[in-house]
Amino acid sequence: MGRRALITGITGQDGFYLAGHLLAEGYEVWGLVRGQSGSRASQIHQTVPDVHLVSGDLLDQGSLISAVDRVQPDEVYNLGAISFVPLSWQQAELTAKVNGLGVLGMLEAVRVCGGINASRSAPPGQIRFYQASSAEMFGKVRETPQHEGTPFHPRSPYGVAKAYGHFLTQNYRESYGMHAVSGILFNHESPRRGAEFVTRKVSLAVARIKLGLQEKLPLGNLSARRDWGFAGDYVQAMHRMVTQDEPEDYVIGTGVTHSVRDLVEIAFGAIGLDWRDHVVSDPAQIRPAEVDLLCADPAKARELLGWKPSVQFAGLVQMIVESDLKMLSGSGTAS
Ligand code: NAP
Ligand code: G4F
Repeated sequence: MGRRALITGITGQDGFYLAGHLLAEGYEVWGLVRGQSGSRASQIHQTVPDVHLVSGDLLDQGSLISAVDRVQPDEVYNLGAISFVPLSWQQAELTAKVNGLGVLGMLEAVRVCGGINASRSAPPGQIRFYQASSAEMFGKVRETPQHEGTPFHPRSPYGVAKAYGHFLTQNYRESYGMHAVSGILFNHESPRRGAEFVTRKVSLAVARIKLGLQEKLPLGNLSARRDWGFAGDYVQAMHRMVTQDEPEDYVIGTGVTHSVRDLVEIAFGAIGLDWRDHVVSDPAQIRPAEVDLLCADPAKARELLGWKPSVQFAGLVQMIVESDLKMLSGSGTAS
């Protein structure tokens, strides 16, 4: 019998890649979907037809217990969140509830449905739990590169809520012997990245400019540096963490940092244009508090999980620009 996984955030970028990865590994995959309209369900069935769906919302504890009880998963991946950092200033309370208390809701659902282990050694049948923690927790970084022991100094309500979820996952592991792990993931992108994030905002604009549909690209802080990788690589790391004998937290990133300026240079360069002719400053995109520099030290993941990224930054930018060009010129599927 194959193993069974339940994924929250199945409609998101990582949910798509993780579902595909687990299906290819022979898993029965279930996704939690919220809302009463069938639009999210039909979207999933078009993109990953073999996924089963169960309804629930991270804001509704009862629905999470019902979902875990119904699916009886071997592994739970909590990817659901408000993931766009600027939104977390506008809707700080909602962000705290979904990204913070939502983790509590999932941990409780797993605990009451079979995550506890009194003997402290993972027995067969114990539900394993993955929490989508974030490099945004490092915030105003205390050291570079950032590793599992680097102290947190979150700079956004998003980062603060993620830190709560991170510590709570650790606490449930220590309190109840749960096989609960957090992946501290650095930025990861793909053609399925939301259009509001800087990589997709740039790749879509570059494609539109190439096709004569747009002239200028308004952006905020070009000096911010991120460690950008490919989402398809990062979901493999999530799976490896959950299937380790020992539940531990891992930093996942490439170890290479680039600025937003590097991003636009490569993206415009891919179509033979100079970014300086198109990028304009947009003060509205400047954040109340910025994370200036993120750069991962993924040594632990490399050593214990045997994980390393397969896509480098320039290849990643090329991938999403090409995908958006294809999509907008009508020869690709919408992502
Ligand atoms: P994403 O594309 O924005 O997807 C977010 C998912 O969360 C969507 O499926 C959304 O469902 C779901 N969601 C939002 N509110 C919910 C609620 N109240 N109840 C249930 N589900 C809810 O995010 P992603 O890029 O795949 O990221 C996955 C996770 O990793 C997130 O937790 C994010 O914070 C974290 N993370 C991401 C990165 C990155 O670079 N991508 C890095 C570090 C950590 P709807 O379709 O219903 O809105
Ligand atoms: O693409 P971003 O919006 O991603 P950000 O804020 O780093 O967050 C992402 O990565 C986190 C992990 O490190 C995740 F936890 C989180 O869920 C999300 O996936 O912004 C990247 C950088 C920022 O410094 C921002 O100020 O790009 C800068 N930027 C400059 N102009 C812009 C823009 N960002 C956006 N979204 N839009 C702009 O016009």
